[in-house]
Amino acid sequence: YVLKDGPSALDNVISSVVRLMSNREVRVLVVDDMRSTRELLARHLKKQLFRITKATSAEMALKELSLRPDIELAVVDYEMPGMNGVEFVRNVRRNSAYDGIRIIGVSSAERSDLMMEYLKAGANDYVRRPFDDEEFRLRVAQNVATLFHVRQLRDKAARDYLTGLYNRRHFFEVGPRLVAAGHDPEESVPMSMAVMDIDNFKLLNDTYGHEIGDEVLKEVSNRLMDACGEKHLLARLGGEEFGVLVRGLDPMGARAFCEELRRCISRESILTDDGPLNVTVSIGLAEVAEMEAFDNYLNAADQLLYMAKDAGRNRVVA
Ligand code: GH3
Ligand code: MG
Ligand code: MG
Ligand code: MG
Repeated sequence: YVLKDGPSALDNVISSVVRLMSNREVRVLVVDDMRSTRELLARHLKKQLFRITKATSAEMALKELSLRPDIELAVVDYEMPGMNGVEFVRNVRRNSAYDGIRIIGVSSAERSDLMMEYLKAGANDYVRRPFDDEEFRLRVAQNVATLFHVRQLRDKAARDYLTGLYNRRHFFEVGPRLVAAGHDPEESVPMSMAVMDIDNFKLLNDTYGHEIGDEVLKEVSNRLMDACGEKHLLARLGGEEFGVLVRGLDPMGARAFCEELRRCISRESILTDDGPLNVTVSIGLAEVAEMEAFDNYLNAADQLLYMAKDAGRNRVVA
């Protein structure tokens, strides 16, 4: 958005941020030992439609951060009994789990040198006291806009442009973590690795052209997305090949699920600009049993996929 001069500048910024964020609310942590200031800040933030968590000390604020991973912005006072605002910022920045959080430091009126201290400690911004309502809201809006843009870029980097599915990079970033978490003895989750490949796709491209091939890829992706939902990690690994980390199903269940995936492609022909086309996929499915490198599961599934192709395609081999 563009910042314009004139009385509407603030409203423009705020409304554009609210518009950008409308699909996900942001939680802001307000840290101040003085009740009046805390409430004042909270009121301003509520006007900007944020969710608020309040803390009366830096120590309490750190606890809130560890309990509430949805906190994305913190506004912190300087002078508080116990840990002060700058020390709080330093503490937060030491913990890489809070990487994404933005912090606005609030200075005390007498100490103009605090600006520098805040920034050195890792704050993103600061406001001087006694603060100006408009300045405060603008700084908050700017910081939230940055949060949003970072989130948007992250999402773009994780997805494949043609199909909108997660890409290989995301699959390899998140997959190993899910596998490790699934091996946690406390709450072990059965998992399987499926690799899927469209059958005779080269022939389809050669016959109907690359654009029709793209249409088919998109429709196959949509069907897989619908079938996998949020539960299973689905990605386009490259070309016409997809990976699915199947979660929460035993080997039998995973196999049945892969049959479902296979059928959701073959059951109905895909409507393209060149008419309906019958498309099938082959799937290799390997159990994620021992604690092995993520690559090994993929290789195992890949070999089974090879067998599915060899055995005539349009089938699942586990
Ligand atoms: P098989 O059943 O053994 O998998 O045969 P296949 O023809 O599907 O396998 P092959 O690996 O020989 O061909 C894959 C084809 O996928 C070749 C390539 O042109 C095509 N392809 C890869 N990425 C894209 C894409 O983004 N769009 C389109 N239209 N085609 C793609
Ligand atoms: Mg104070
Ligand atoms: Mg293929
Ligand atoms: Mg292939």
